[in-house]
Formats: sequence, structure tokens, C-alpha cells
Amino acid sequence: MATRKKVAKAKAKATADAARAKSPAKKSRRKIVRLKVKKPAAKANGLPRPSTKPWGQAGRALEGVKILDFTHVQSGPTCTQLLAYMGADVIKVERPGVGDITRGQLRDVKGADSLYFTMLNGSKRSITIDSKHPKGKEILERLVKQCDVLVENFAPGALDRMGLTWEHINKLNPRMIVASVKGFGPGPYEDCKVYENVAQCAGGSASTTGFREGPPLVTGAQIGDSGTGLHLALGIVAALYQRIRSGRGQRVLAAMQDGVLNLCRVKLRDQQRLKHGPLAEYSQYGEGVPFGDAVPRAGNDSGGGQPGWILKCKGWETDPDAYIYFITQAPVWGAICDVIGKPEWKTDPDYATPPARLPRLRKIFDTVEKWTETKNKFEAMDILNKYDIPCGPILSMKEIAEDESLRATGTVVEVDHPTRGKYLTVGNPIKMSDSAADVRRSPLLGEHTDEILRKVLGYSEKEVGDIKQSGAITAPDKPAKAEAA
Ligand code: CAO
Repeated sequence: MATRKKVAKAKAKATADAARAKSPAKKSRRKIVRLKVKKPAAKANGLPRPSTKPWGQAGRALEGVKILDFTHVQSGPTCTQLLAYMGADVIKVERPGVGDITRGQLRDVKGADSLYFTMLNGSKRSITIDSKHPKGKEILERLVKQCDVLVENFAPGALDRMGLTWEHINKLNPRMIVASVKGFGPGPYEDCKVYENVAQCAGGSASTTGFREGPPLVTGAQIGDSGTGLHLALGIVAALYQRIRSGRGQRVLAAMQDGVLNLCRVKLRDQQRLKHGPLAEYSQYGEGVPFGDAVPRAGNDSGGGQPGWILKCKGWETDPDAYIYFITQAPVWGAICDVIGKPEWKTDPDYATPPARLPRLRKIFDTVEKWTETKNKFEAMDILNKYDIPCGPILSMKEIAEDESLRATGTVVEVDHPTRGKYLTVGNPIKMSDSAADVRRSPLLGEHTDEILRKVLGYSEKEVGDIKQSGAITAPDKPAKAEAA
């Protein structure tokens, strides 16, 4: 019966083919079809045809990417929060009952997650899993199979001790990217635990920050933690792109020492320049202070070829932030002279050219300061900007928190949290015209455990019940005590 049907079908197809070959009308239609296929380069470079959807409605940049977020404290969470802002589904795995240690650090509202935690873990989902419990290990392995990227910043060796070695992960899911922040890369310090300031010191920042007469200084910007998180995010996105071609994952490592050094590269530049003579743009050159064999601390000297300094503005006696950064950019030297009431400096050979000014920077900035002290920092900005003189007010955190324009661009965002109420967070500093930032509040500890077990990992009602009974996702009777900050 089936054979007879097949023969009849084949006959019918042959008749139709013959008829199509004979009919000129049909022939031309076939031609048109061929032309249609040839004409538009629908998949130029293997890319799909440009979306016709309105901007911002074609999904977010990282939509569809699942991240197993095994990060804590600051460096790792910064990385995964950025990926979440860009649309990745970030599943944060936390220890039952305790969670990320920062939930309880520097608490300002009793009983609520700290701002330390909430500002670094927005737009993520939280699942609690005891990674050392046999059932917990099983759940983690399911997550490894489901996710695209595992991000972690445990102390060296901690992930291996959980049984999640690279070899094992790669066997479970050859497409998985395993991304880590560590304090140091391979070498004498690779086993060390590292926090922000250690990285600033080991990466060249502390030695080159501060005033010549004072000790090394750490900066307020978290270049070791958040800076390295940013580096890691870039590595992850590049690895995801490479995976499209290679089909396989890879390990991505961002060491905090390396990240800090990358941000201090101008100082390594200056270290090499020292071999060829003094660094003329450093104020100590003009002050006649000899250079040693390592790059010195340069106070508020600007790092580039255009000398700059921080100058007092009106009110500096009582307001610690009444200052402006002022740059004596060469192309606007004439305008600077006019504004500060020194028109004669435009032609005076001691001041008219950049090389002539270098040994006199202290005197120049003292004179400019006499002018800036007569204006508040915003008045000075208004005047200087009219002449394209590069400058910037020293903005306090209070002023930044209240800045309307930063709110308008989504760089500062207010979100609402169920236990602490409204708080400010930093949104995505990277603006994308077709991928609006997805900035949401941070999750409560284990808020999404149930939904992830069921919807992401496909556990049945009974299995979820068994998992709850097992103790793999709940706090032990006597919860581990979170360490103080
Ligand atoms: N279930 C069970 N155990 C868990 C767990 C979970 N869900 N999550 C973490 N743990 C365990 C780890 O397995 C580890 O146990 P072992 O030491 O027995 O292997 C333990 O918690 C502690 O992890 P840790 O050593 O990473 O944490 P720490 O507080 O002692 O150290 C830090 C913190 C930041 C110094 C260290 O993680 C580190 O050096 N990380 C790399 C560099 C880094 O990112 N530093 C920046 C931090 S931000 O300032």
C-alpha cells in the first residue's frame, strides 16, 4: 500500500516537472525566483538582514546569554551586573543563609541588604545552593550544562575544591566560558587573596599617586575591583563572539594587578622616558627637584602633554570641594592670558611657548589661581568654556547624586527595593543606541531559587520538594556567621 502511494507520488512529480519545463510562462517565473534569491545580499558576512524594528526594540545586546554568576564582593559582581544591564540572564549563586558576604557589610538600614551589595547586584536573579552538598553539586552541574558563561572570583583554588575544575566543566559543557578574576596572574603571588588596595599597590597605582613629599596613596576609584570587573566583561563578550566561530568555550582570566597596570600605562610610559632625561611636564622639573630612577608621585599634575593642576575657587576655605581642574592647553594660551588678566604673557618669551612655560608652571598656576579664587567653580567653568579652555569642577558625591543630567542619561538611577526602599545606583555607563540598559533592583537572598529550579533547570514539583528536604538550598540549622567588613 505504502509502495503504491510512493510510486504515484513520484509519477505526479515527474509530470509536474515536465510541464514546468515545457511552459514558457512557468520558465520565466522560475527565472524571477532565481533573480530574487540573487539580488539582495540578505546575509552579508553571515549576518542576518538588518532588523526593521524600531531602535531599542530588537532585543538587548546580550539577550539569550545565560550567566552562572558565582561572584562575590566587588570585582566579579561589577562584571556580571554590566552583562545583566546589557540583557544577559545573570543567575547569582549564593551560600544558603549567608549569601554574598557584602549583603551584611557596611549596613546602613537594619535588616536590609547593604548598599554595597544592592549597588553591585542589580538586574540579577539569586539562587541559594550549598556548593559542597552532594545535591547542591548536582544542581550546579545542571546549571553548568544550561549556561553559557560561569563567572567567579573566589580565592585561588576554591572553585577546584568545589569539584568544578576547568576539565570537568569543559566535559559537562564544552561551550561554556569560564571567566575568573584573581588577584595575580601566574607567578610568585598567584595563590594570594587580594582586595582592592592590594591590587592598587601591586599594579603601580599607589606608587604613582599622591604628593612627592607624602607616602604612596590609594585612589577612591575602585580600579582594582570594578576596573578588573570591566576588563573581565570585555574578555567574556570577546569569548562569546569567538565561540560563534569555534563552537567551544574557553577560560578567561583578568588578574587585578594586570588590570590596574593597564589603567596605569602612562606611568610605565614615563618610566621608560626617564632613561632619556627628566620628565619636563612634572612640576618637580620646574621646581628643580632631581628625579630618581623610578617614576615619582606627581600630585595633581596632568598625565598628558598639557599641564594642569587643581586650583582653589571662591569658598574653598569652608567647602572642601570648591576647586577646579585647570589645563593650560597650548592652543588656547592666548585666551588664558586674557581671561586671567595677563595679556603680556602672550608675547613674553618666558611664557609664550610651551617649552618656555614648563619650568614656570608653579608660578603660572599660582597666578591663574588668583583669578579662580574670585569665582565659584561653576562661574569659572562658564567663563572658561566660552574660550574652549579645558577645565572641570571638583564635584562632590552629593553634587553627583543630585545631578539632574546624570539622572536623565540613566547614569544615576533610582530603584525601589522591598526591604530598604528607594536607593540610587550607577546605571550602565556604556550607552547603546539599540540596547537600552536594563537597570533593576538587586534580588533578595534566594528570591529566585524556586523559579530557577523549575523553569531553568526543569525540576519537577516532587524533585523541588526533595531538594528542599535535602538541605542543599536552605541554611544549615546554625547559619555560618558572616565576617565583619
Ligand atoms: N556554598 C558553599 N561554600 C561556598 C559557597 C556556596 N555557595 N560559595 C563560596 N563558598 C566557599 C568557597 O568554596 C570557599 O571555601 P574553601 O576555602 O573551603 O574552598 C569559601 O566559601 C570562601 O571563599 P573565598 O576564599 O573566595 O572567600 P574569602 O572571603 O576567604 O576571600 C577574597 C575573599 C575576595 C579575598 C577572595 O575570594 C579572593 O582573593 N578572590 C579573588 C580576587 C578578588 O576578586 N578580589 C576582589 C574582591 S573585591 O574587593
